Amino acid sequence: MKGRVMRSTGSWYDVLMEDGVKLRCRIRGKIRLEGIKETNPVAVGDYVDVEPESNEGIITSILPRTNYIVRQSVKKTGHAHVIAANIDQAMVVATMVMPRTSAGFIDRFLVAAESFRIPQVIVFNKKDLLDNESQRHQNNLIQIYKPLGVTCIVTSALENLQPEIEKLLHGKTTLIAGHSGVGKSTLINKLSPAINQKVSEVSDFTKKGTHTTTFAEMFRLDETTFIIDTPGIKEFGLIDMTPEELSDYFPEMRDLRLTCKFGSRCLHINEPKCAIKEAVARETIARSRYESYLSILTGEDTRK
Ligand SMILES: Nc1nc2c(ncn2[C@@H]2O[C@H](COP(=O)(O)OP(=O)(O)O)[C@@H](O)[C@H]2O)c(=O)[nH]1
Ligand SMILES: [Mg+2]
Ligand SMILES: [Zn+2]
Repeated sequence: MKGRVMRSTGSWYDVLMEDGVKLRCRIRGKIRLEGIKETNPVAVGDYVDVEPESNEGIITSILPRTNYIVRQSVKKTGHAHVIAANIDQAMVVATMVMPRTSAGFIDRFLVAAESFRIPQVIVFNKKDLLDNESQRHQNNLIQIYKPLGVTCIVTSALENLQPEIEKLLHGKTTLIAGHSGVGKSTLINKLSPAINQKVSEVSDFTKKGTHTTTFAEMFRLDETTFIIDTPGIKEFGLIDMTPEELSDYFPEMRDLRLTCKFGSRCLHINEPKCAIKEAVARETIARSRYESYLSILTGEDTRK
């Protein structure tokens, strides 16, 4: 029997079977996938073969993935933790206030998704809280991201759900990410009140040290529509990427980079006749995007 992994705790997996029944499953023996070193063999979103065993199940194999998104394992360096698999689009919920989502965070998310060829959406939430300054900042960001092919939606999860959001999600599997407190759970509950995700108090998410490790979880909105909530996941990993490759995942740099004097070997730091640096100087590439590029490249967060 075939099913799809909705939730994983590491040793147990909730699998939604083709007949609509949710089955608690375990893995038998070792399931190894080619190409990646990962700490968890089965991820949320995976399609799996299951052998039912009384009222539980055994996952016997994973069907080939169309894609997957990882984060670096905190336990084992060089290993990746697969957050989710078989994703149609990646949505980051961002807020300009309470809390402020940095451009660096958005860019890391977009680059990770782009490296897996997953289309991207930014939901700018809490529009009801914008003052003039944060409104201007948000408009600037939209002007940067829209031309890159990123779908941008402005909303308030406290108000009625925008049909635009439902339409965007319909028939797809969407990974939803964003800092704690931006309104992911509020939005998900609006999409389907039956999901009933816990919404944090406004005061909660500003407190430091309330770090609970939580797992990604997939919800079904209808037969063909799934959303994956990734609470507590701060950073998405970029594995198996050479420094020279990074600018390939910045759509505004992708073609231009080949016109650098050193062509595809240019890292766009301080090489002579670098087309990327020239474009930043001319402001045809946004400075914030270039700063994100450098920060990912060097592994240092140069901004705070
Ligand atoms: N003013 C305002 N508050 C919101 C909005 N969306 C969510 N919130 C509040 O922000 C807080 C955090 O929301 P939550 O959904 O738990 O965020 P999550 O950590 O991303 O899941 C809660 O108090 C929500 O009521 C919004 O659009 N406007
Ligand atoms: Mg939440
Ligand atoms: Zn260059």
